[in-house]
Amino acid sequence: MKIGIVCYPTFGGSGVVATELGKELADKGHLVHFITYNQPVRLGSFRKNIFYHEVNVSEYPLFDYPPYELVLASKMVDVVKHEQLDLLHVHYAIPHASAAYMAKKILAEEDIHIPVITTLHGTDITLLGKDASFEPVISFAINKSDRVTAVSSSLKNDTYKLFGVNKDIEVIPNFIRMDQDSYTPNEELRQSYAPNGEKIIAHISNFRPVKRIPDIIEIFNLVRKEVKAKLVLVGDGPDRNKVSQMCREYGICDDVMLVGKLKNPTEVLSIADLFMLPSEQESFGLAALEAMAAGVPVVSSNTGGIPEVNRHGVSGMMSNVGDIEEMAKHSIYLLESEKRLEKFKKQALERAKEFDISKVLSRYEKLYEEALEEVRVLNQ
Ligand code: GMT
Repeated sequence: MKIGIVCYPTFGGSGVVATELGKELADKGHLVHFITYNQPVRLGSFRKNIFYHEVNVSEYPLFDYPPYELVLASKMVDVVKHEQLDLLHVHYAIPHASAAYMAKKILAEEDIHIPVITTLHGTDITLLGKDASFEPVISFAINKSDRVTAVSSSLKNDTYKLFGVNKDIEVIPNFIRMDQDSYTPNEELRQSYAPNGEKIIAHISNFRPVKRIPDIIEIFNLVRKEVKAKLVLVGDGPDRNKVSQMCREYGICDDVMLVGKLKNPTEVLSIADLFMLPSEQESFGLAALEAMAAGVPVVSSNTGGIPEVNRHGVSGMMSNVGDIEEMAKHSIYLLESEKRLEKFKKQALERAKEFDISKVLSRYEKLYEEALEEVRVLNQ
C-alpha cells in the first residue's frame, strides 16, 4: 500500500507512535509518505520505503495567523495525486483530521477517492474537549473520518463523553518494539550518574503542566530521605524553570539531572531503576510503556489510560493524581529491596511484551484494507 502519514513531528507521544508505525509499515514493504512541517524526531535519516514531504507556510502580512491547516490540506492533495497514495492516516483530530477532510473533498472533485483513518491520541480530546471553541470541528472531523482509532478504552470513552461523536471507534493500543539489545545498560553512564550506587529514577516528558513535574520533585525529595537516589529528567517545556526553583529550595540540585530533549531516551531508560509518571491526565502513557520495555517499573497516577498499561503491584504501582505521599511510599517500597526491585523489573518487562508491535501492526493493516475496500467501489 501507499500510505500517507500526517502527524506532529515533535517529541510528543503521538509523533513517536506515528513515526514508529510508519517505520514498521515501511519495513513490511509498504511505501510510507510522511507529511509534516518538520522531519519527525524519531524518523532517523535515510530509510527504505520512506518519503518525506514538508509543509511550509509562507509568511504574508495579510495573515495575522498562518493558515497551516489550508497549506496542509493542499499538500495532502498534491501528495495523494502525484504519489498515488491509497490512503491517509492522520494522527490527531485537529488540525490533521479536519485538513484531511478538506483534502478528501478536493480530491473527490477530480474523482479520486481516498479513505482517511484518524487516530486519537489524547490532548486533542481530553484537553481541547473542555474548550467549546473547538468542539464542532473536532466532532465533525471525527465523524467524517472513514475509520477512527483511539489509543486506549479510556480515550474512546472520553471521546464519546466530550464530543458529539457517533462514529465507531476502535481501540488500538500504542505499541513498542521489544528490542532488548538497545537496552543493554551502559555501565560507564550509570557510574557517572550514580557514582555511589544510588538508585536512578527517570522521567521523560514535554514538561507541560498536565505532567505534574512539581509532584516529581516533591516525591523525589521524600524518597531520597530514605533511599540513596538520583533523578534524571529527560525533556523540556513550560515547567522546566519550576524544577530548578524547587531543587534550589530543597537543596537537591546535585541529585537532579536535567538532560534535555534527547532524541533517543533509551540510554537513560537502560540505566534507570524506576520511572515516574504522576500525570494529571494521560490517554495512554507511551513513556511508561517505553520504560517498562526497558525493564523499568513505573510509579504513576491512575488517571485516563494509564491503568490499561501499568498494572498495580505487577509492572509498578499507582496512586490517585496528586497523592505525593503515597507515590513516595510506593517508590521507596520498590527501591529499598533489591530482590523486590528485580522482581518488579522482570514483571514490567513481561507486561511490556503484551504491547509488542507484532500484535498491533496487523490490526492497522486490516483497518486500512477495510477502508480501502469501501472506496474501491467509488474509484471503479
Ligand atoms: O503527553 C503529551 O504531552 C504528548 C501527547 C501527544 O499529543 O503527543 O501524548 C498523547 O499521546 C500519546 C501517544 O498516543 C499518549 O501516550 C499520551 O498519553 C498522550 N498524552 C496525554 O494524554 C496527556
